[in-house]
Amino acid sequence: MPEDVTEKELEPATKAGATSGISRRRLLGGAAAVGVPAAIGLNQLVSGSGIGAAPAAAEPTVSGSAHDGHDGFVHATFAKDRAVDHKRNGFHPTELLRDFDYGKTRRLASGRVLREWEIVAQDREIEVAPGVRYEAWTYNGRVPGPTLRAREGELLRIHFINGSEHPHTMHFHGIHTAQMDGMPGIGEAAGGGQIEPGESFTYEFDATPFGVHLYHCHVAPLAAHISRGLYGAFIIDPKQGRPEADEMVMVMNGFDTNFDLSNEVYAVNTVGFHYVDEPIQVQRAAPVRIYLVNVLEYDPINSFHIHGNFFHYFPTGTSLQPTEFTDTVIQGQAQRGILELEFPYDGDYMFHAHVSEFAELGWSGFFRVGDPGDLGAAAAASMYCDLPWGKGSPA
Ligand SMILES: [Cu+2]
Repeated sequence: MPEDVTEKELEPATKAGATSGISRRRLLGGAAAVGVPAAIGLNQLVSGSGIGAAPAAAEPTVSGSAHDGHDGFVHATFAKDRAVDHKRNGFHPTELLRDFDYGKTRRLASGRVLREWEIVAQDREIEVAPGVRYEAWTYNGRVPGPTLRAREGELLRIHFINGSEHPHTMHFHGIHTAQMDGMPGIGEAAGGGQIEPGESFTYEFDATPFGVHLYHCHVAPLAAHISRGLYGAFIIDPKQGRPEADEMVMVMNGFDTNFDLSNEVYAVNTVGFHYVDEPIQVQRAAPVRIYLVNVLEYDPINSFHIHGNFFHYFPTGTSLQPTEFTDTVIQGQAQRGILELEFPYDGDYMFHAHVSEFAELGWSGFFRVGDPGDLGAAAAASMYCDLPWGKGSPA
C-alpha cells in the first residue's frame, strides 16, 4: 500500500542545506556544495590529515595532559562566555531536531513510489562546544547527516558522492542485498563496496522493516570513520503511519577532540549543552515522539533519562506496541528506539544521559513546557551550564 503517501511527501521536499543539483563534475571541479558557504571551495573543506597522519589539534584544546578531559573541572577552560557559531557550522541543533528529509519522490509505472536522495561526503570543520573545533567528516555538511525518512514498501535510491579526501561508504541498517550494504570488499563488482574520493555510487533497496534505523560509513578503521561524524538517522514509517505527534530526532554522539580514542564532548545532535542553552519547546498535554539513536563511539553504552516524566519505549520502532513504560533507557552503539510521551505540567524538564560523566560533558538538555515568558530563567540550567563551560544563564 505504498500508494497512500500523502501529497506533502510527494512534493520534492528540497530543504535548505540539501545538496540537490550538485553534480560530480561540479564537485570535482572544486565548486562549493549547496549548503556550504559559497565562499568556501571544496578544496578548503578538505582536511589535510589522513587517518594515519598526526591528528589535527582541536582549538582550543582541553588543558592539561592528553587525557584529562574526563577529570574534575578541566573542561571549565573550554571557552567562557562564548557560544557555538551555528551559522559557521551550517546547521543548527534546534532545527535538526524536526528536520526530516523526505527526498524526492515519483511514482513508477508499477504504481510503486520511488524515493531518492543525493548525499555528498564532505570534510568539514565544525564547532562541537563553544570554542572547540573538530575536523569532522560529514554527510551533506552536517553532523548528524540528514534524517532520511521513507515509508515502508517504497523503493529507495541514495545517490552517494564521495567529496571527501578519504574513502567512504553508506551502510544502511535495514534489509537489503550484500551489494547494497556499503561494505568494502563486497559489491565492488557492481561499482559499490568502498567508494574512493571523487567516486560515486547509487544504493538501491526496499524500505523495510519499518522503524527507526541509522546509516553510517563502514570503511576501516571503522571507529575513526564513524566518530568523525559519518552517520545519520533513517526512519521508515509503517504503511499506516503513526498517530500525530510533535516528532523529533535525537542522535546521541560524542567527539574525541584530541584523537586519544576517548571522547571529550558528549551531546545529542552534536553540540554539547545546546538544549540547555535553548530548551526544546513542547506543548503541555500533547503527544511527543522522539526517534532516539545511539552512534556514540569509544564508550560501550549510552542512555537517555527524562526528569518528572515517563515514556513508552518501542525498541528499534519495529513494533507498534511499546515494551516498556519507563524514564530511562540504555542503548549500545547502533541501538535505537522510539519514545512516546506527554508532559502533564508546565515547566523546564531536564533530559540527559544517566551516565553522569556524559551529562557533565555536554549530554544534557531541557524540555520547556508552556510559555517561557511565564517561567523565567531555568535556574537549574544555568547552574548546569556554568559547571563545565561557563556559558551563563540561558535566560
Ligand atoms: Cu568513512
